[in-house]
Amino acid sequence: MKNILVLHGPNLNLLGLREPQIYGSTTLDDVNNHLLNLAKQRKVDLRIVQSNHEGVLIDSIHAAREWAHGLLINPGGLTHTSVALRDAISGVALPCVEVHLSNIHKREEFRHHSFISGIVVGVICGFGWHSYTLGLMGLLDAISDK
Ligand code: CA2
Repeated sequence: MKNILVLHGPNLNLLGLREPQIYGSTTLDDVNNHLLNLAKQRKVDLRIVQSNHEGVLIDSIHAAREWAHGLLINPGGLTHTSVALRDAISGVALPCVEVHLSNIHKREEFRHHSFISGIVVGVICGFGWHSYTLGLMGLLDAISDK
């Protein structure tokens, strides 16, 4: 049985409740249910954490070293700002996939750069909640290839 940590970064708790023109009407609970359904089919265990605090996300990543086989993360706005989050992910050396609901390359210039992309297995963006399920499939393939 594989164990995966799913991390949702700052403000993703607002998903479906605000700015539906950018992020759609799917809520974070909907996203998590899609992931849990896929995880059940693929016989993997998910632990899901959403936090608006960088340190909580980093602590969760450190703790995952003890139990997880991989990380699936939407770092939210920290994507474009956080060296500390990048260092935490590369520090635990677990396979990681970065996902985004929106196509960050089609948006404002400041969203085009990710501090995370350079240290992950792969990145999926622009497919709404499907980015997460596609990302989980990619992560599981990467883990099973090891
Ligand atoms: O497209 C994505 O998934 C993002 O990671 C979402 C972040 C944004 O800063 C990244 O550039 C791209 C924002 C997450 C906040 O989500 C909200 C959802 C509804 C209302 C307000 C914020």
